[in-house]
Amino acid sequence: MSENSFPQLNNNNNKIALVEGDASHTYADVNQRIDKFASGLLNGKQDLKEERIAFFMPASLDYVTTMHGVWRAGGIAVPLNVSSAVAELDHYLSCASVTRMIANGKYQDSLRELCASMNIELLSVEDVMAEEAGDLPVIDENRRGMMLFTSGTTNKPKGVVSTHKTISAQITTLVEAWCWSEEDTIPLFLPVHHIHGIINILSCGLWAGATVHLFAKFDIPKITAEIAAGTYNVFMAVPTIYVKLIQYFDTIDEAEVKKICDGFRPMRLNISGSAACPVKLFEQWQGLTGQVLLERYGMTEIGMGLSNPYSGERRAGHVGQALPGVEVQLFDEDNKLITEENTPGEIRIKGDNLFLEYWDNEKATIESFHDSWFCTGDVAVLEDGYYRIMGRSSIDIIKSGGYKLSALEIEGTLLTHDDIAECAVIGVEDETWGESVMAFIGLKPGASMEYADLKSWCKGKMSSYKIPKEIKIIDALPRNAMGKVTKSDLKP
Ligand code: MLC
Ligand code: AMP
Repeated sequence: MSENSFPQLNNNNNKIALVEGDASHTYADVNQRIDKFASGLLNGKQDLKEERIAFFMPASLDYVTTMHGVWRAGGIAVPLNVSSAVAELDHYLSCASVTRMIANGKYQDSLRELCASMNIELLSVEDVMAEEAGDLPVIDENRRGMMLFTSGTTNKPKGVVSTHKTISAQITTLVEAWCWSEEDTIPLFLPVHHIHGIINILSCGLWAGATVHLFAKFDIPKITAEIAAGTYNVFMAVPTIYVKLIQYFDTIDEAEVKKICDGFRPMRLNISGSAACPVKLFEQWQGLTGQVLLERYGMTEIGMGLSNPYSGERRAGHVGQALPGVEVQLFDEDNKLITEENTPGEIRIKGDNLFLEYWDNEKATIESFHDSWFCTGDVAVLEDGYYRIMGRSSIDIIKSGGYKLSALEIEGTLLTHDDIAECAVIGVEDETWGESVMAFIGLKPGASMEYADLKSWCKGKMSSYKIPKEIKIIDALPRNAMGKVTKSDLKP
């Protein structure tokens, strides 16, 4: 193994690190596999020198091998969303100037044409794996290690670049605050192209020497069977998952529901985050399982910033206090620090947990900082020692089922439809998704449109979760005197 101090696997050799289906893998096995993979990636070179290597796979042993292999060989890991549409992949791959793509089986088949057209070498994990592990470079912690794509107030998603130091800081603050240990066993069913799955679950678990059960998707029957069997002591999810579990309980018999709730009851920790957890959901979950959800707040650019306490009051509708090593302050619209409670302001963050830059986008990087504070765009208020998130400063960002969506990106695609003259996309409150995507559409003269037709047209042009759940055909969008669309007038 290399001697780096950046996001490594625990060296608790005989402990089970990963469980995937019927297969279990010890830390020693996983570590060895990663070293061979890293050696194969290097293929005689000393250091990948921040080569961008993309990978397209769900949570799996191969995913962990690739992520850590790229890190150990000195590359930048670019994990991609396996449900991306081709047009989205094209943007990610060209933005990051990816040179090699790792994917297996059916995922490889779906990428062949695109990679060939972009001159990207498409390889399976086995193609790369060296027979023996060779020498690996020593990587400075300030070097870039990972790029995740995030939607924002611009048309196209930006690549958020973290250094190894960033990633380590994001992990260690949570290991400390949430008391991770090698006694923990956690399921991972969230997508692994976002920090919730990558950092909070997978990397914290593997840092602490815990066991992580890998699921390629949120497979309710399989996951709840393990919960009923008492397999897990920690559970982390977005609010929509808790809603979906409660909806699932309505479809199975009472004895089954009891077994599952009895499986949650003794867990040491249930966490909700990535979107607001409604007070009603917090209370429902406590009523069903006895678990007092720990809600926390984070963002791709910062990892986690705020968390309710592990020990002490977990307050419904609130996200707690700053995590260890993270500085959090609220600022008003004149950039003045807010010093008193009960006054809303923008959340700004400082700390080793912060990302380095938006890839190849110096302008956006500079604009996202003010006086070296990172400006999150989220508005909060401090109430009796606990932060409460009040919303976002931009109406163009939608949080649906934990995914951050850009209204402008969706509008940009809809506008390429031959019959659409103008459109405006907003998020509307939704019990399952938190917010759901709604599109107001003005048609070209003589055109007509059915929702089902638009939905099929969108497939392949955007990930399915971005497709509007509802459309409204209108004569003209509301605009102000300057001609700018006044989206707030569209909110129901
Ligand atoms: C799925 N669908 C969604 C959706 N997820 N629609 C809107 N919003 C979503 N989030 C739609 C699909 O398009 C499909 O539509 C139908 O639901 C069934 O798809 P599925 O894939 O079978 O759904 P399911 O497995 O139930 O997915 C729901 C989910 C998933 C909640 C498991 O959305 C999810 O994993 N969300 C978590 C995202 C996440 O990890 N965010 C963290 C970002 S990091 P149709 O019409 O085709 O049937 C971050 C920082 C932080 O935010 O603080 O953590
Ligand atoms: P992402 O860019 O996908 O990492 O999403 C980050 C955004 O998710 C934040 O800027 C917030 O708007 C939102 N978010 C994360 N956690 C919470 C929470 N507990 N409550 C409300 N919003 C949250």
